[in-house]
Amino acid sequence: MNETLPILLSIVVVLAVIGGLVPVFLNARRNRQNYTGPRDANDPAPLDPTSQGDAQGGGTLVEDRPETIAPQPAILPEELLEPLAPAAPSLETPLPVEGRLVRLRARLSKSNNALGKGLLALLSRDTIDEDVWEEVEETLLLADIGTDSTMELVDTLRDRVKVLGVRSPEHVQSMLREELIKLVDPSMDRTLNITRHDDRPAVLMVVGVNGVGKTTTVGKLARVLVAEDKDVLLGAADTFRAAAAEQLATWGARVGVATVKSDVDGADPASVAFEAVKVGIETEVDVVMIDTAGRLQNKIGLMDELGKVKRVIEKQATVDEVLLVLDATTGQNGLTQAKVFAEVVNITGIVLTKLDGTAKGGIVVAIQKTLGVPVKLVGLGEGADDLAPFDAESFVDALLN
Ligand SMILES: Nc1nc2c(ncn2[C@@H]2O[C@H](COP(=O)(O)OP(=O)(O)OP(=O)(O)O)[C@@H](O)[C@H]2O)c(=O)[nH]1
Ligand SMILES: [Mg+2]
Repeated sequence: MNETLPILLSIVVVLAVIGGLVPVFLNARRNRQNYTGPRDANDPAPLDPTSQGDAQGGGTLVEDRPETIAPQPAILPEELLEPLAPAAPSLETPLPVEGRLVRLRARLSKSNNALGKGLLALLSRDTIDEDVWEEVEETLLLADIGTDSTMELVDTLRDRVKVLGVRSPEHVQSMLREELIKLVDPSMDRTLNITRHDDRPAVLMVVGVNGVGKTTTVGKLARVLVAEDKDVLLGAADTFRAAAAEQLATWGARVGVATVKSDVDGADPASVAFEAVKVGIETEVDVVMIDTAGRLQNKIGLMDELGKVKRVIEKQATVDEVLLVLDATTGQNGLTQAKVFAEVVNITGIVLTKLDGTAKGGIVVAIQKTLGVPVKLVGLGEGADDLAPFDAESFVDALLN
């Protein structure tokens, strides 16, 4: 009896210590989910759409839920904890990101028939005379590649054909491919700057004129990042349109990503952006993505406001990526927008949307030349996963398919 008493006492002490630690661990885990929402279909934390905005119009967390986890009994294996939580909403699983441009190439080649088929047909003629070169020129100009690049490409091709005495259509076509790839510039760095810093998340902002696809792009990108296992938080700094924040929050909720927004219409977008980044820092997410309101580049007040949003965020974090979203169907007009936005905020990448609905894919070349900033992503449809990382070779191949 004397020998068993110390052993029994030790067991009681061990059980008491474990009983104290498990609830602490559980609370830490749930706290994190409170902000970022569940990560996948197996993750049980439900999204609570109840928003609790403050009257000042600062941002609040949409999925902010009261702490409801009661102390748990000791020594419950982790796998048994899941059924204790309420049922999960059905979350969508985004399609893999790898090879999206290739998978979506049909969307491009369909709309870019004019460019790809036209060029290939022209260059397949038995004799390539001046008339053919002129038609090639016209086709490239129609595709919005821009005058300088068109001249450059046609001159180079014409010289190469002349010097090499090339006659085979296949050879001419492969030279066209090479020259187009050179124009689109495979050497540009197209990686998104979204790596978390030691003590704070990466911050990404999207900017652009009305209706180009900013909110859709943030939504699609959130899915891409969730698929890559990143913790993401959205900030609805479009306080201009009442429905804008809801639109963004809906995109996020589909993949379990929370949104910081204001309940007050017309709230200061800079303060919502600030709040989103603050919550992102506190909850240790990997990336905070800030959606902004569409604004015409000739409205000086609105452009100033955009500059302010960025500066206010920079009081507590760096803005690592500023994506300018451009609608490919607007062609050359996009260039004017690009120049003005670049003066107000430092653009680090272009997202070219609606490439599925235009034969003007050549705008990629013109924009990169004008801004010296790479196209990083392309939108190829309204579907949730119709966003692809841009890649020069796959793009040209899709054009010439
Ligand atoms: N076909 C096609 N449609 C797109 C693409 N990207 C966005 N859209 C559509 O464009 C429309 C406008 O998209 P939004 O994301 O609301 O645009 P926005 O820039 O946020 O608009 P504002 O906030 O009003 O300035 C929606 O109907 C989208 O579905 C794309 O790549 N292809
Ligand atoms: Mg929007």
